[in-house]
Amino acid sequence: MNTHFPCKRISEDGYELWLRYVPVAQPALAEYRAALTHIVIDGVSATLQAARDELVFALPCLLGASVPLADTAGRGALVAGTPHRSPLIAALDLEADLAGVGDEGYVITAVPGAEPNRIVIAANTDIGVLYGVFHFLRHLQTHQPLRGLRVVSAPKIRLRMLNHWDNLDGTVERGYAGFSLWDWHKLPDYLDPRYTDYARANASIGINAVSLTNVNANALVLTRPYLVKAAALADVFRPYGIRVFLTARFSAPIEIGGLDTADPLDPAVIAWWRAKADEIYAHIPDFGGFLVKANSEGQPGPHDYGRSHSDGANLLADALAPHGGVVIWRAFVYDENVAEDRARQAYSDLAPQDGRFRPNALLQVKNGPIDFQPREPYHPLFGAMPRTPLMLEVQITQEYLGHATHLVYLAPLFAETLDADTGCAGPGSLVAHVVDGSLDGHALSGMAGVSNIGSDRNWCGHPFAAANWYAFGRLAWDHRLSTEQIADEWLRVTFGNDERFVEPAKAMMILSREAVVNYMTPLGLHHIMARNHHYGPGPWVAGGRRDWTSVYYHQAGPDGIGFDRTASGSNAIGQYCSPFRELVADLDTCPEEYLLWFHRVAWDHTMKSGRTLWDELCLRYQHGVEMVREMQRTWDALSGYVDAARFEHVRTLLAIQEKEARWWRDACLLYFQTFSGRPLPKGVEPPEESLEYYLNLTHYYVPGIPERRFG
Ligand code: GCW
Repeated sequence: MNTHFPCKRISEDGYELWLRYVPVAQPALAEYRAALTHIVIDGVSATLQAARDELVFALPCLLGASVPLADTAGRGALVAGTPHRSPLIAALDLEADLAGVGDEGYVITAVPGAEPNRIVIAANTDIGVLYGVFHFLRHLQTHQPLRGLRVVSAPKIRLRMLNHWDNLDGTVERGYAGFSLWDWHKLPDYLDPRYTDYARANASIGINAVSLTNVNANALVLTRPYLVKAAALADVFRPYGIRVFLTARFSAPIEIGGLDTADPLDPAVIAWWRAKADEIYAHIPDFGGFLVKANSEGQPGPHDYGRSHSDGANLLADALAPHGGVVIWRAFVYDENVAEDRARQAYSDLAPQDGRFRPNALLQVKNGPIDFQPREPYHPLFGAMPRTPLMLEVQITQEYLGHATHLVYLAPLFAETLDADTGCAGPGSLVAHVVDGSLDGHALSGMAGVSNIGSDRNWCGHPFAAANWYAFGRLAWDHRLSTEQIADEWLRVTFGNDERFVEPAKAMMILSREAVVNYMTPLGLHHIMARNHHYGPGPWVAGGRRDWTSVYYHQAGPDGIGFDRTASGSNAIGQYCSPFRELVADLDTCPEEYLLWFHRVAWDHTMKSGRTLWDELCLRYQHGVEMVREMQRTWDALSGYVDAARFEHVRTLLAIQEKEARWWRDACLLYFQTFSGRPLPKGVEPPEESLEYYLNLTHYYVPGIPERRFG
């Protein structure tokens, strides 16, 4: 165990995340003290040791009493383990429960008859025990009773994965929380204790896979010196059940292999990747596999040789297969030289390849068809490729949602996609069921989140941004958890259990996603941010690569605004199944949150409110600003429940958010007004500056952009 967190803290700095073990209050404390007097964990393994360490560290902090390890279970024993290693657990009648929790799930139960109740954390595997321990600690952190305790839990999705977009030079693409956690320069010799705390945090929410490097990949990571470094990280993560993946640059055989082609069908290329995979597994025996971005935004790929994405994916899948590895191939593919609507391109290319991928290949699909916007309809590939395991990719880092200064709780965004009914295999064909493999009978399944973690002391920059890391892990474990429940848990373990704090703070979190949609991209607008760094509004962005401009997406003109994706336009709507297709195709039934995504609409079109589109748009922007002000008022009233350091940090960031919400509102409305030619309706505050002013704002050195740049 590393240095860890002290029980007594000088000031709260967010480092502990949700593993913040502060003294439990009465009446829960009395029950816990009586029931938890010693810990018994039989068996020897690095993972069981991690479970022991966590309990031995946490329980005294929580209970204010020593809770030692013991060899035998007396009154008040907390017994954790597997039936294979622990005679105590084997003696209990848990077979039926354990049969249902697989190789990562667990059972936590108060054993009736033992006085006071004996608590048992049982699993089929050591990692299941560790997951159970973290669940149990959360139970205590949230002051829930032990009496009658009974939890049976198993993950619905197999690969629960963070995708880091970390570069070997220490920068993080779209990273707003400092630099990369991975100190490549000092690895493998210096193992920063943060690596262990990172692994603990991930394990505590069930994350079991991480890809270490940017999908805009550097082939160097596949060379021996970097494999040795990656192996050192894998060694730290292994006890916590986390497997390491690397991003594979498709042209690596040329760049580091000395070949003159990377053609996936070339025998020398095939041999090179096989040898490379063998070499990686010699360093990292449980290596997870490759994550690949190919033929997208300038990355090399199989198209360079006239081959298909499945040819490319299968090349790597075959190299990994002898070792049990998988290839995760990204479906985020589009080409500036293709005239087709960008929203359609991934589907057009990939859907016909359904059934052509190897069994150890997964296709990783972003939640929506463009790019992690504040709101997008679900990606039409979900439902279109039943013979291919589709992973869901969401973005935890807030590239398009205010970076690390805006408080935006993302669980509602993630859940909106997971809960969407594609209808493709009849009613109830939810994206969640495509992703967890249950709809199409896939054993391989996965969900990936683009990490928001960096070297900032509090890990994610904004104190509330950690909630999004947490929510990602919890939803990947169980997509049926409600966004409210996740927010509730996170607030309690991060700040405290006082209901007078939890309830309003939760309401603020839930509100925050809709707020950002309103002040950035209401009514289905999308991709209208500033160029390159994506910081602030840029609806006027035009010129250069068309699919990286804003005017391409909003299409505003004197007659109206919006992208016509109906049959009379790009017909992206045709890629969806019924009944969603018909629902959004009809201007009268299209939900207004997707209106300008799917339709080009006249400025004086009558909205459900009875207002014109123009007035509605203006009022939505205004409402977004007001929602942030409501968040500020909520937070200000909570000062008595939060330590001064974190309270002030959040308060200041909310002030930035309010300022930037006004910036978005004013810049967008002034710009769109040049087309609508209409006045701002009553209730909308007059813009503070001229359009000229906003157009000329230039920002240098915005975080999150490596030197090599994309739109
Ligand atoms: O949204 C875009 C980002 C790029 C990113 C790309 C992707 C890693 O602006 O920075 O590149 O998505 O997902 O590949």
